[in-house]
Amino acid sequence: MKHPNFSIAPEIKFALDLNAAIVALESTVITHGLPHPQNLKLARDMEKQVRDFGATPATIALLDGQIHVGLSDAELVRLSESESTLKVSHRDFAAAIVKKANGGTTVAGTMFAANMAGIKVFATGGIGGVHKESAFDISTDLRSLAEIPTIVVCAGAKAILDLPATLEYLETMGVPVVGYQTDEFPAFYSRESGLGVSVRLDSPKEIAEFAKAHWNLGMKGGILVTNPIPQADSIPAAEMEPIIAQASAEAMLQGIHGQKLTPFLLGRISELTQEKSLKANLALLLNNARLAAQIAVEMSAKKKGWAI
Ligand code: PSU
Ligand code: MN
Repeated sequence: MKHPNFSIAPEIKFALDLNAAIVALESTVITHGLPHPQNLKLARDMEKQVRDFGATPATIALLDGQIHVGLSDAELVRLSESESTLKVSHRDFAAAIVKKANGGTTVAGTMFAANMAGIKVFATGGIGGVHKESAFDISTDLRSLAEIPTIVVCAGAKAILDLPATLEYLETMGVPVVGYQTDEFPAFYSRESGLGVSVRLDSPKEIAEFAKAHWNLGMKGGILVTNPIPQADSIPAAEMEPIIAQASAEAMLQGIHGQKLTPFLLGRISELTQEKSLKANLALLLNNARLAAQIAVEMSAKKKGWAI
């Protein structure tokens, strides 16, 4: 793919030409989701995890208004330290380009750029969804899942969200919600939510076969793979509920909404849990990078016979 606004790293170009396993990684988690220096460590650890499981990591972000697919270590450092970064979803790309800005791509933004570059598998922490604070605050992550054919590996939707409403939206839009080794939709910090998934699949191979079947039918949208946080790092839902309620009430009192809401809630919850939630967030991100790499490896082995 050649496009004047895209810079594809040489390593990613090489892997694309070989049809080798590649995992896209988002960068809003680096620019807006985690504090410095944990954000840089996490970005490096995610890339290492992907490599250790046999795939090439492609962190996606904007630097000086250019959309980068695959970052060098120096670029990761720059992004993690950059103070005035944009949070880039669909509607923000052109703004970032025109202003030559640095930016972290959200789940929606990363799906868009990964798909343009020809990358099918993507790992994040938790997708955005329908917010509790306002019925009209629906993350564009959901619309992107409906429209962009990418596998998104996450630990469920962030627990700060209205999870039943988020699942209803995904059902309406025809997005499969896969539970990896679980029948229950995971709730980010917690393994349990009391809500179901549309299908349970128990191995990366099965997930690759599922994706092949879905897209070979001519389905156009994404596939959400939910991977519960490892037991040892999880926080029971009952413990998180009052903390999320408090952070949520504070956001409303302070009039925080729109793009700022998710970073505010994640930061405040981390303070209220003495960083226990931050530790959980880091653990689930690495767990997702691992599963995404395994799925990408299975998919590259099956490249023949794919409709897309
Ligand atoms: N996962 C994390 N931390 C994050 C995010 C995901 O562990 O910060 C980001 C993703 O980039 C996601 C965004 O797209 O939060 C959702 O923001 P919003 O609710 O404003 O759409
Ligand atoms: Mn929102």
